Amino acid sequence: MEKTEKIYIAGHRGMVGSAIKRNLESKGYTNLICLTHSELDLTDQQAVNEFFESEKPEYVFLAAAKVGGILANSTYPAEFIYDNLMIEANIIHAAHIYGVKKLLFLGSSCIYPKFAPQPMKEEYLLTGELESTNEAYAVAKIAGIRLCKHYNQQYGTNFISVMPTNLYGPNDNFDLETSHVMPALIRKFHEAKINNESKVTIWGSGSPKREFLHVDDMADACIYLMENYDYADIGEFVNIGVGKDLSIKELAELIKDVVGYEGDIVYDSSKPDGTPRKLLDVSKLNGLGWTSSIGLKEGIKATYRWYVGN
Ligand code: GFB
Repeated sequence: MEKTEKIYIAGHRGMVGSAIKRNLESKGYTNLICLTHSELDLTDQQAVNEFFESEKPEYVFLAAAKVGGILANSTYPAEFIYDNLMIEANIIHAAHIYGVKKLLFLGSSCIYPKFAPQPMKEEYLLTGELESTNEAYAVAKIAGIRLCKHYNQQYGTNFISVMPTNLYGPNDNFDLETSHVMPALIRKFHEAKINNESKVTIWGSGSPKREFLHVDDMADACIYLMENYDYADIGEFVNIGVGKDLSIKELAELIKDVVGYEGDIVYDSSKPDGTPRKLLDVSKLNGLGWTSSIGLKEGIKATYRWYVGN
């Protein structure tokens, strides 16, 4: 990727796309194309084709997606599967038709079977039943990986895929109904602190384990792979994570400490736990020469500062 080549970031206003944009700009990439949803509806095939035909991007970061936490995924499964399938299919197909040199597709660690052995290696894909709370999203993301693979196989394209673990950081969604656990807990503890509330309610049992990667690390890994590796080197996809997890209970204690809240934590067992554990095996990524650098507590502190400031 040359600094002046044309790079399209799909989803540049989202948490991941905005982090990729910041990172590319800081590295001196000058020819970035970013369009808002009202300028280009990525579920509209004709509009996507017209955009690729007129702009002819040379590189594509496919970070546009309909995303959400456990409740949003289980409440709106039709939207999660339809929007994500359409966005991926339209962009990947147009990237092939209009000769994109390399594309990076972002998947998710929920593509793995619910009871996959831990930590989860890339080869565990499609070896068992998916977790029901996010099956629609997972099926769409699996389709995206296979779109890239089969276009590479049939057309000789260079479309690579990455599977990030649970991400957090600036520009995350902090809505309590639709967000992921990290932004939800930052907001809950902050509001409980400023309103002097005696308790904060955590969904589920607190026992599920999750791995968290700061989005600036995620962006750094994506750009590192785009700059240095092709599909022929990476294969079908590579996990992106830190290789360490913790329970939701431990996460809640950590966020409570960072925010400086002194009340109690209670658990609402009427809310779903989701998959019991979701830890990525990152040895393939480490072998490609990349490791995460932002520690969890440091990342939470930075995200909390961002939340309070925004
Ligand atoms: O982050 P999260 O919504 O999604 O929830 P998943 C992780 C865990 O945190 C679950 C618990 O066990 C939740 O019950 N939790 C506790 C909370 N309190 C809260 C809260 O206030 N809000 C939320 N949201 N959770 C998602 C998938 O799964 O992970 C997506 O639904 C995607 O498809 C994403 O793959 C990375 O980690 O369970």
